[in-house]
Amino acid sequence: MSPAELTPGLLDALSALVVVIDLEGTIQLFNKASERATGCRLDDVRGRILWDFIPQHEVSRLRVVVSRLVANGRPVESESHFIRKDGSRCLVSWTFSALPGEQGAARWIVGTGMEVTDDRRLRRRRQSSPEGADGSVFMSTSEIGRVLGLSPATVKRWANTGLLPAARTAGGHRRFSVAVAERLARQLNIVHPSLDHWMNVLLLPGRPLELDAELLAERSRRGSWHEVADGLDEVLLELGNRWQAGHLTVAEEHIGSARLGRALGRVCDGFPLHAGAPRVLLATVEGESHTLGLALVELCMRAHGWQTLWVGSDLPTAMLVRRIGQGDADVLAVSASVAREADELERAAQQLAQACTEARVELLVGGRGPWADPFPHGGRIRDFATLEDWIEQRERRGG
Ligand code: B12
Repeated sequence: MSPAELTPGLLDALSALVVVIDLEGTIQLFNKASERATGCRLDDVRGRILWDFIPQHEVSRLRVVVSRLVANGRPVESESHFIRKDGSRCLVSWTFSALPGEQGAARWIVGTGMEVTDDRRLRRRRQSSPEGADGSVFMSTSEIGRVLGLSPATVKRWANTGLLPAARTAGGHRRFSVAVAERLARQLNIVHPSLDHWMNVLLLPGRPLELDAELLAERSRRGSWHEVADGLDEVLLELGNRWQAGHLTVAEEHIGSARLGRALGRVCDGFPLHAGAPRVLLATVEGESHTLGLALVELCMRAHGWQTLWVGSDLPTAMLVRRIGQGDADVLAVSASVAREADELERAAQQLAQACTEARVELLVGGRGPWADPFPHGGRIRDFATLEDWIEQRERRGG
């Protein structure tokens, strides 16, 4: 199905905003409700990139949301501002869904939105926020940290010293206004390299150390390796999107991901090992050849001085079970990508969990694969900030 096949009359009768974009974000369709909310006519926006109408600091979050949708096909929700024709901003609560092209894979993205600017202003006034009614929304500690490239601990420290004014929710959690984040980002002159830049570095032939240098620079910009890992997840989604959109060849996708895997290995090998730190076996489930999630897990663990043993992909589950029985590991970390099926993961999880219980090894699974949810056999971790919390908790428990 293509955007032209959607019934324009019907879309224009809706009170919801409907925007259809292609995988690069080029606007194909913009219904009347969108025109009313933004003051932009279809002719003003058609053929332009949606991200041009979104405040710069919100673009990468929205792109990640859309990439996740393309990766797993499930509708996703997100809020973002839209810059109106007169330069003012409206806040829109979006649901993005994928529309398949002829091959059946996601080809178009349909955003259905409701303008929530006024609701938000009212709610904010009730919260008596530290920022006035400037149209901004609130972010959590981890969200503002991601935008500014600061670890949550630094955000909290800056909030305590008053450098970053924060409101508190009823539950005592800090909330920061986007306007504050924008101001501080300008003051600190924080510029994150664009995804285009990452693609160039990944595909630059013959100069592997430039990639290592970029990883180290990213570490100093973001302040921690787990935040680098979360950022690289976004880079990989972009690699996949560019391949899917025909901008990269299959060979380039392989070259870029292989170069990243090797660079991550080199960085990991530079970390000292801590005596007595946990020993971790790192493996993908049988049949899984996406190993980069696991490489990022290794990066986060090695940065803590943990001792990792890379089993990698292609080891049959039965052999991994035997290896666990050797009793020289404390943790087994297993990765599965979105390409896996739920029943194969459940079978592997049961076998691995039994071996882990017998050998007193802690089982940790991750990746976007359809692991049982909740996961009854051990820990299930979805992002690297949570992995970092898990690592720190385990270190506090000792061993
Ligand atoms: C890089 C890549 C490859 C590389 C992999 C190189 C390598 N050494 O890993 C190459 C080119 C080899 C490849 C091959 C294939 N790929 Co591929 N690939 C990708 C790509 C671009 C990125 C995947 C990736 O590494 N993601 C990053 C990791 C870091 O993400 P994650 O696994 O979801 O895990 C997340 C976390 O949970 C955490 N994590 C991961 N593991 C663990 C473990 C623990 C313990 C913890 C705590 C956390 C954790 O890390 C991630 C960050 O959040 C995606 C694009 C996309 N949109 O995802 C396609 C994609 C995953 N590939 C796809 C496919 C189909 C394939 C192939 C089957 C293609 C083919 N026809 O040959 C093959 C073979 C795969 C196989 N047998 O398993 C599809 C899957 C579609 C589907 N729904 O089934 C995708 C989505 C592309 C697409 N849009 O079609 N691929």
